[in-house]
Amino acid sequence: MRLTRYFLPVLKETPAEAQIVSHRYMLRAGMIKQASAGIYSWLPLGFKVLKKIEDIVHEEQIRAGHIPMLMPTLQSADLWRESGRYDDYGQEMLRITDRHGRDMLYGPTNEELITDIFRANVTSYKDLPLTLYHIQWKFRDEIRPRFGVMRGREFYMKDGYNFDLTKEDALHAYNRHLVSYLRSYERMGLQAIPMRADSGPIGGDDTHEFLVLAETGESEVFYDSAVTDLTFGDREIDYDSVEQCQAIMEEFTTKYARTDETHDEAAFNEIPEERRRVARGIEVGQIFYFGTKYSEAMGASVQDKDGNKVPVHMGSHGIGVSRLLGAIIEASHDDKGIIWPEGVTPFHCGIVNLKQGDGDTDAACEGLYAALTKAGLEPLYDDRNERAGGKFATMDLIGLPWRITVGPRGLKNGVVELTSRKTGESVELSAEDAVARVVEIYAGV
Ligand code: 5CA
Repeated sequence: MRLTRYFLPVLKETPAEAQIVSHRYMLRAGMIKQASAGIYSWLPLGFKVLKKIEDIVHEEQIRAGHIPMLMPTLQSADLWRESGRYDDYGQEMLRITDRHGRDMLYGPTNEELITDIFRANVTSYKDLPLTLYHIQWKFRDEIRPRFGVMRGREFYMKDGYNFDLTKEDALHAYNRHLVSYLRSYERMGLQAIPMRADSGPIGGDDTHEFLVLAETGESEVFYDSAVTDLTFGDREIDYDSVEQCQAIMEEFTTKYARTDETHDEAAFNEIPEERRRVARGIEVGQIFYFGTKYSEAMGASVQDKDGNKVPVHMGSHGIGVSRLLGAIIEASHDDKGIIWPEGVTPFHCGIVNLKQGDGDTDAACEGLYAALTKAGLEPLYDDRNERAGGKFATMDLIGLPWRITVGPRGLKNGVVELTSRKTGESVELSAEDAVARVVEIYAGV
């Protein structure tokens, strides 16, 4: 993409309404624009990162054997009356009446709708196990929407639902989700720690939230610092193996890590004092096992091997896709702007032309642009007639992990400069070597 042909409305001023750094940078980098309280338009740069995150979530869910689909945003109130949640959900639910006077709602989550799909189509244990998921907009009429996409009213969420014959099978589904979430967050450059939590209006006893540690997080968390040493890395995992998934679940959830809702002071005090941590975190996902709560209320049952009708065991599993943009920026930025992890960056590499209009530098930039594009990467070429300082400031603000700077002086010596956004370190290389280096970096992402 050439910047002169793109739509990147960066702001010079710091918007007064933004209280935390991720919100400030998302506004300043022209990623989002507020449409009304807690509701945002996703401008091209923000939309690009949103899609990158969505792609990672899809890939990891499909790898785990979960099946993508799409349900609507608007739902009928009748289904929610069946589960009993129409009245329970309270004012967070946006209720709508259509022209025929029928009660509708903008879905805050989809347990009812998916259970209705299941009961209409599945009758035998032979069709289990089954996990369906979608990535769709949700609406919760939060009393205090704040911090930009972090606590929106309209937000983008991945929600998955497992249907299993037994509790053991459903707990395997729970563990599969835990593993797939660990992989997803790590690919986004994040450490998200599973913590024992409270299930709230979703219900059930078994639930973990995934928290990214950040001072601006809305949740208070208590943990053993040893949990921060755990990483999933690039291990191979067989998602069908009950033992492998169980072992990883135990590895990541045995050490003390809880949100304030389930915090137990006595258990916390058993951790050696130097490892006790009280901090704040951003909740980027939550997994639940709630047994037969919805299947019993809504008549979702299957015939087991002996021909008996039994309600299925279920769980639901969410990732805050739009919130993740805020969480990633909170975890990765400096005073100049965002520092995107390579896995989610909107463009792979910036190209800065220090002397726009100079025949040689223009040609060198075009050559780099063509070579990176041919290698399957997306460069962002700042081809504006601006001074170097302004171009660097924009690149630093929007946070592309790599930048290639091209100027007449370097070209005389046959070199361009490759700079890491994260470390600020630069190396001088021939244009071909710079391209090869960037291609090599992304081959490992
Ligand atoms: N049905 C279950 C699992 S699919 C569910 O709704 N879980 S949840 O309530 O925990 O939401 C899943 C994730 O969505 C949360 O972990 C959080 O990351 C994100 N989320 C929840 N509310 C908001 C909000 N108001 N703004 C942005 N993201 C949100």
